[in-house]
Amino acid sequence: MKKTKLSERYHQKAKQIIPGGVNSPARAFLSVGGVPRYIKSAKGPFIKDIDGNKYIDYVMSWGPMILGHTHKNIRLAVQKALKSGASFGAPTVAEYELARLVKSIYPAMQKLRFVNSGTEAVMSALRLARGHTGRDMILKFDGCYHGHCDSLLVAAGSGAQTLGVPNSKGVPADLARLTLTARFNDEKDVERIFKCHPDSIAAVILEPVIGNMGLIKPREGFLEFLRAITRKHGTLLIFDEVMTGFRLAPGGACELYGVSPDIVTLGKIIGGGLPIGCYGGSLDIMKNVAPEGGVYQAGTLSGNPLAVAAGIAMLRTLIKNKDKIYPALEEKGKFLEESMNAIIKRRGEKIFVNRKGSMFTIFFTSEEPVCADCAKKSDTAKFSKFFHEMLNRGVYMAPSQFEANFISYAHDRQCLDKTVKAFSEALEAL
Ligand code: HOZ
Repeated sequence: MKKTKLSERYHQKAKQIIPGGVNSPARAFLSVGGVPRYIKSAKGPFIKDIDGNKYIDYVMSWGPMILGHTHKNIRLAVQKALKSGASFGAPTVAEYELARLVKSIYPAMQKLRFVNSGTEAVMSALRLARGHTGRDMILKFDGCYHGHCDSLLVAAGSGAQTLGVPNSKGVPADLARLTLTARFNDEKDVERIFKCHPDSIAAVILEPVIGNMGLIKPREGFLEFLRAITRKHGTLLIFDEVMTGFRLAPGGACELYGVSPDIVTLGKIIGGGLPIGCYGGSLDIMKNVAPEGGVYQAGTLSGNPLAVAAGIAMLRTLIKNKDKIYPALEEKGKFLEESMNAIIKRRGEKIFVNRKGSMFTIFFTSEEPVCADCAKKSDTAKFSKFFHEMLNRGVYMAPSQFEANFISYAHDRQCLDKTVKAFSEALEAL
């Protein structure tokens, strides 16, 4: 067992003044039990907590640390930017540079706007889709999580799913009524909904590869189907690539699957882990955004110089080394998947390792989950025990069955071997 005295002490104190002691429910360990680790520092593939424990990290700040924690290029860029000022509330050349970098990789974004988080990006994208089409309805997928904006806290994944509040209190019923939900990977369900509302849906939004219900992949042809049906009905297609952008490929799922949505949203990844997000689309759609058009959206910290500096360093490093980094991420993911599968097979366990590139989830079910209902069949009690067995062996995985794990470029063979050994021992101990 790891020492957790200090984390426990601070968690008790934090709970007195912060709801649940945490600033985001997904990190509260509620579904797995035990005390959330209070993190002191992180480097490469490792995090250290205030009790002195060191873990191989697969949360990686929920995705953005593709290069590993505290990467030198990003650290130096932020230090340099800070010397010139932390925030101006006025335009900078660096914002233009970052926009150019994102656009060079994401052709679907002919113009884009920086905001402060993935939630803000999605919230703004929805307003834009409604403003552009003059329609109010939104179609999302059961289990997809797009941040905590009102319209999308309906049948949501991530912490909302874990805590059993996929439909949050406080969301006006009149607004929730405008959010329709379909089963992921179910073309008939989507067709049925369009049949009922042929001319009223402003946008279909999805995580093209779901990370917030555990990892769920789109079936072959599903994204193409969505592209075609949205075009037919004059509905915009929004890819929420907050987790997958610059991770599955430089151009995320858009590049990997060759499907071009109308609007893309990105988050923490384009700031190397600092608070940032962006949404973008064609010139015709983006001309609606204020001050050019009538869809209002603003923010003092939007395009913050520190986040932008980190983002430029991150994207330049990724783009410059893409021929090395992306095949390596795939290799690392494949190694973990194959090694775990060999152990699962040998032991005859009902476990499914679902992986796409450097994202994966270990489901305690024998079949590949293809939708939220399938994912919910996983044995979450067993997952919780497994999670703690891994943690005790120094491997920090996402503290919920309904989240994805992330491998970074810094996870070397030694880390991966240790993870596989811990996995084998953890199953033995269950
Ligand atoms: N929504 C994030 C996971 N899908 C968790 C955010 C956090 O707790 O930091």
